[in-house]
Amino acid sequence: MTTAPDVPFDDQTRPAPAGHWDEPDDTTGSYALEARGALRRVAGLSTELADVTEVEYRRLRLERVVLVGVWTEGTQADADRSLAELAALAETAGSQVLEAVSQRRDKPDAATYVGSGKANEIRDIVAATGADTVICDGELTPGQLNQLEKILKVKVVDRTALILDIFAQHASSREGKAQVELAQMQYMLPRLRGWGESLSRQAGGRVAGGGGIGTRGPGETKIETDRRRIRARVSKLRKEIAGMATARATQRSSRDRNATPSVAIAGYTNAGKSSLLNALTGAGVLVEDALFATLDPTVRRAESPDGREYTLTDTVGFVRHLPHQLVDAFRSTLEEVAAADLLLHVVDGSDPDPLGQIDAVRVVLGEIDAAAVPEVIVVNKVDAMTEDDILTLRRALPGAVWVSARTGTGIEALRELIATRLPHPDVDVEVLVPYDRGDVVARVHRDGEVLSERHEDAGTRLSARVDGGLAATLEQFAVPVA
Ligand SMILES: Nc1nc2c(ncn2[C@@H]2O[C@H](COP(=O)(O)OP(=O)(O)OP(=O)(O)O)[C@@H](O)[C@H]2O)c(=O)[nH]1
Ligand SMILES: [Mg+2]
Repeated sequence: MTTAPDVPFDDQTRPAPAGHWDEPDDTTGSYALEARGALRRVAGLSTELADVTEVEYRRLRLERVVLVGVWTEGTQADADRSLAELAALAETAGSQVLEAVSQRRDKPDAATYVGSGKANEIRDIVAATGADTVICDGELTPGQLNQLEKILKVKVVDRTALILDIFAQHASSREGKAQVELAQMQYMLPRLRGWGESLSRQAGGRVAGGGGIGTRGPGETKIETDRRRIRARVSKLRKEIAGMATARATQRSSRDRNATPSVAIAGYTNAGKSSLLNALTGAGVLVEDALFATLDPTVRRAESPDGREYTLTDTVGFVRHLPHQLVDAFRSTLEEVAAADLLLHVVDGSDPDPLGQIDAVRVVLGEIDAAAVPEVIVVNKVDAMTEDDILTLRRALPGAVWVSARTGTGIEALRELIATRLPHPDVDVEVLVPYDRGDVVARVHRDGEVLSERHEDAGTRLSARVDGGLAATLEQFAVPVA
């Protein structure tokens, strides 16, 4: 499968960036990076939402932001890390972080998230810094967002909206765009301004008197129209995504039939998953120091040192509290992970909290039914770790493999390990293959383990270990063990 990005819809009238757009199937990182740049520049122009124009969907144009965290449990260090991650997310979305404040509370304030005293302080910070947006480190209720905006007098968004916005900026394939839009619609649906209020008013006035019929027509509020249009769009998107997922499942099952083992690369965002795919296969996929650089799964063929073929799939990164709307919308792509024979769980060893990242990834793996896939922990970026960090982490992760996708350290050892962890063929066969069936010999080499090979008068004699499917095919060439 290739992931050459579509030319962005909005970009068709622009001059093509230097000689790249016309390449039909370019899988190099530089191409993807250039396309990403182009997408960034046009972000904010018309989107597919245009056909739901009435919807009060505010595209986030985050410029100068103040971050606000409410810290209910854990240590100060945890709270700081969480805000640092929020800052990285905000920067990835294209904004400039002016200030970050966090507050210790037993639980977020029901009305204003931070509490009204703190809200006033934040209003002063906003005024002093000239910020135009406040980003809260959590998922806020529609009511909390409204209340806070009233006090702060600038746009207030939450972490979920921020992550959705990054995904929207980074989506390039048709499937990725549809998935992100679906997630955005679902986030938006309960947040249509005033919708809760108007519905209950209507319910009091009409539904009580018999429901159904009277609820359409001149008395209908705009919000209800919007809501219906979004619902329609949601079900259209679901159908589209299901269609694209079917195509991929077909490809996957054809790989299954050929008994090609599959290895999925998963892990926290920015851990180096795409870099690792490149290091293992020379794939040249997009690597960027940005969160959620990869949204579309990329499948590459790889070969184990003993000559067996397998597929390696790079996938979308995970994050703490990955919005459930995204997990839902991306379920079909994440099936690549759940269907894999082996999972390379990549961890950024140079991150302040690698173990926390592992936990967060496992939560998402559980949500997509991938918890049972055999897993190898791959600690990446060892080149950026101190000896002390390595020693400490080694104790916590005794079974892990240690690599640097950047310098190549440990990559050979990882290749060896993958080979030993791939599902192993388990049927011993002894065959004599006529010389005009070179294809059969090649297949045994590719999909099985050749124990010995001898050229005889009648053909190639192979002693090999293969899986059941291939053993059945080879039956016709079977000979007694020499
Ligand atoms: N020092 C160091 N940096 C690395 C290594 N591997 C990757 N990086 C850097 O880490 C950043 C993220 O790398 P990617 O390969 O894009 O990470 P990813 O996990 O695919 O990220 P997403 O697709 O955004 O989730 C890039 O800036 C890489 O250059 C490594 O072994 N050492
Ligand atoms: Mg990536």
